[in-house]
Amino acid sequence: MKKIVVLALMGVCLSAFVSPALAAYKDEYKLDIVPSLSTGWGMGAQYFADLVKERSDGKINIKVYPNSQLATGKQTSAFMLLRNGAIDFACQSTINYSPQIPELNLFALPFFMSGQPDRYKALDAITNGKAGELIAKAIEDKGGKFLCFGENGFREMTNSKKEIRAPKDLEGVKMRVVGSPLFLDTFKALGSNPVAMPWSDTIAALQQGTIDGQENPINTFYPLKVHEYNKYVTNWHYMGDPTMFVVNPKIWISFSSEDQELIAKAAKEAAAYQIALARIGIDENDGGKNLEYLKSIGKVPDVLDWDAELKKVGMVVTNLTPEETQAFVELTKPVVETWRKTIGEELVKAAEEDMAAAR
Ligand code: X2X
Repeated sequence: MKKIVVLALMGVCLSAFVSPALAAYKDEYKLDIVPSLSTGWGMGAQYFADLVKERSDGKINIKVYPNSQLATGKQTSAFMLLRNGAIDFACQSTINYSPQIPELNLFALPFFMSGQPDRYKALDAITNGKAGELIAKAIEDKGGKFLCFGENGFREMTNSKKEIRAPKDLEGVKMRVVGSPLFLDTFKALGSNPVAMPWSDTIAALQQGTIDGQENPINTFYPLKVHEYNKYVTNWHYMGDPTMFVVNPKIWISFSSEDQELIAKAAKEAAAYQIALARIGIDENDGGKNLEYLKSIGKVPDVLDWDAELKKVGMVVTNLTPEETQAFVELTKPVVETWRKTIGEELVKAAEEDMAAAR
């Protein structure tokens, strides 16, 4: 009996000395993404998994699960699953975590970034600035370990009915939007008829004609051949959607500090790849730097001019003039005013200062 007690005590003492870093690693870590692997978002997430596997000599095996499989399609509840450990890693859109982390609505404020002289500079100023720090903190406070921002992209809209040059053209067009309240507010303010729906149901709904259109970054909708159902695309860049590389905090502390460093570095590199993919052939002011970067990692994509590509596959491409854009800006101003409060004045002001400093 005494022996057993002594042995049990030894066990307790020993386990106290075994740091969590020495806990056994899982055979597979599940990483959640919303779209398919063929999108820039998916390619960036896969690159992250590949880098981690290679650099850890196969010890850390991250598997990317596309099409919101891990969240059974419920993309706007996926943060709960990351927090409770059903999902280990994610490369997620700020939009999908915004119902649980209201600060993330910042990026979806209509024309907040694209109202600046250079929308990509504005986005970078926020993600790399004081506002980005506040957002990272908000994510961590809610129970996600934040690694870095990547990019889904600036969102454009497509539909099957007509060319959209003015808000009145949206009348009677059934637009699919993400199930996040700010999107419903924005599209209602513009006089459209928005329908909230998971991305995983959207292509079938376009095909069946239960919706007429959708809004997403080109590099997210083109690989799914949205042009087969939607003839019209309007480039209005009304909001830019970063992705976030995040980890469940318990999983994070189970890694040794060397492995944490390896993972964080791989996430930064994968994010840089995802950002370059989201911008190449779209950002008219990039001075060739996205192509240069993609060449340097040996990953130049096929399409280097998106307007030309979309025309080639039969779309009518509409680029709004500043005056035309202004009509959309005016109608969505009340939405911005309302949502500033939900997001938090301190954060919105920090973002405005970050953008002003980068101009
Ligand atoms: O649902 C969408 O539109 C998508 C794929 O862009 C997001 O997950 C936010």
